[in-house]
Amino acid sequence: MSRVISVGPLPASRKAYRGELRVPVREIELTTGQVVERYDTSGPYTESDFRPDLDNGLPKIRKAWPRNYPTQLLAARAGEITTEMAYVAAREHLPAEVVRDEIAAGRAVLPANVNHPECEPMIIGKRFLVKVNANIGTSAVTSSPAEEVEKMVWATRWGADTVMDLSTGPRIHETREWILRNSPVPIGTVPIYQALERVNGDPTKLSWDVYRDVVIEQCEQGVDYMTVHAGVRMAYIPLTVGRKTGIVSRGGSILAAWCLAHHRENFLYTHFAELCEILRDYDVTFSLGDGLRPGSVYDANDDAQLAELRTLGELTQVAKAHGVQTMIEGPGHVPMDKIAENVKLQQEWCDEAPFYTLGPLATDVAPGYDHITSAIGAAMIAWHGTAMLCYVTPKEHLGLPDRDDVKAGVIAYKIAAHSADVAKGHPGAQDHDDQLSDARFEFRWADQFALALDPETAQSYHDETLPAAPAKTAHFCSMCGPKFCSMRISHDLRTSYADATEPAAAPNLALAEAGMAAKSAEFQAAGAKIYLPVVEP
Ligand code: IRN
Ligand code: FE2
Repeated sequence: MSRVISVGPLPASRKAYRGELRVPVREIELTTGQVVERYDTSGPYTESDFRPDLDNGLPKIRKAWPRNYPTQLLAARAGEITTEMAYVAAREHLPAEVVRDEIAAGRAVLPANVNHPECEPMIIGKRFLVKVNANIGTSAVTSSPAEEVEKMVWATRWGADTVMDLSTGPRIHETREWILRNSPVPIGTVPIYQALERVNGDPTKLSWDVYRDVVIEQCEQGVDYMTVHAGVRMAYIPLTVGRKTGIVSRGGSILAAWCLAHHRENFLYTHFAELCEILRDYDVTFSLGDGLRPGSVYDANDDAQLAELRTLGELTQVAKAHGVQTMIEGPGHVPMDKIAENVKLQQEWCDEAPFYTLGPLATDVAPGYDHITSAIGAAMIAWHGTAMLCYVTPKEHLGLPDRDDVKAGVIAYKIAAHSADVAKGHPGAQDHDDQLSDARFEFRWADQFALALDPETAQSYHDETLPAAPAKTAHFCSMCGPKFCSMRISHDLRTSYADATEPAAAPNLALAEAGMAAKSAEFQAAGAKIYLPVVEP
């Protein structure tokens, strides 16, 4: 069994912990001597000397933290700022009162099962940074528990804020145990998948009793949030008949099959109050599933989808009355012009509970590139107020994602989430862009790489053509070459402005010309070897 786990700091970075609560940050040291700080999801794995011990798991940081109320929601309503709330406030650079009030109002959730003490608390809500979830998990035909732990570590290394273990197949319990004990981020699951395994894959054999036992087992293990497709009511199933792509949710289709076979109302709907009581005991957060989400842009915002969403609103009230934290899952496949309406209706009908969407894919035409089709929709929906984005990998619709797909998916979604943070004016979000732009304009290549969401890819693309050390300070790259670099020409123009006596004087072209000639001479003098393949010793 492979036990290779990705450890160690990212380029030019070091792990640091702030304050008594030891809130994690990533420090990036720039070549200017400036040190910038980033939100860090990667857990101890990015410490410089961390040695993972998969059998014993991560340190149990929350073990000694007090629990005066069953859930974060009940604590917040009572006016208490829990240790978890203080921790996320420090992480997000916001007052702890804001965290508490957003949770109390049900506008944010802090998924942290009492049995997941290894978890570094985080918050999901529209007032906070947009979060990204990465799905992993074994299937009947591929991968082992240790490989899934590596995928979890790998996803969080690139910025996944939560991970969902969607394992099916024979080793579900064991895989989840490994993931939970080694995960610094909240873990989500879809319990109906394991329930289906219990009844040997026959959805008609499912029952509330089977499901309840699975939920309790997962609560005991420490799962932080659970997708529950309780809104797939029997009466809505006929609404999917005229669809182009029917029911595309795995959980949704399992429950629809059960409802039709028994001609009964969904047992998750009829037993919802009991389910609330179980989740409350462990402070597990509901992620009310969108079992009837559209699976094509043609089906977007149709009656089936919206009927389910109204029911999710009704269930949100029930969950909240039980003191259980709740977020709402959303689509799917939605064309750009129908995205805003999704957020508007969800916020209206579900009492502003955090929205958690799967993309959406803005178009159906690019299998193999659905991390891109969906990141376009994800950026838009996050800008409108979605709190967490469930990533989609390039393998979506085609196969189980491997490690490279996981990274491609996480990076695509970090781009979407961050773009929304910038557009929403989240405090400090644009600092990252500004730091990178400064590095780019000042030809601090090493800093540009270090500040990139994916430093390794940025550097390797650059080095494909200009691998030599002098190229790391050169005032151009191979895209334009020395003569056509717009940034360098602007620098020279700036110099010429500064040299002119009148501040508003027209560009001194003679000076600029001289400056360019001087730069050109500099490169010539350096042997202009920079374009030749250089063999490093
Ligand atoms: C997120 C929003 N809508 C769906 N999701 C995720 O999709 C959900 O949390 C789970 O990780 C995944 C598969 O869900 P279905 O297909 O069982 O609904
Ligand atoms: Fe799809």
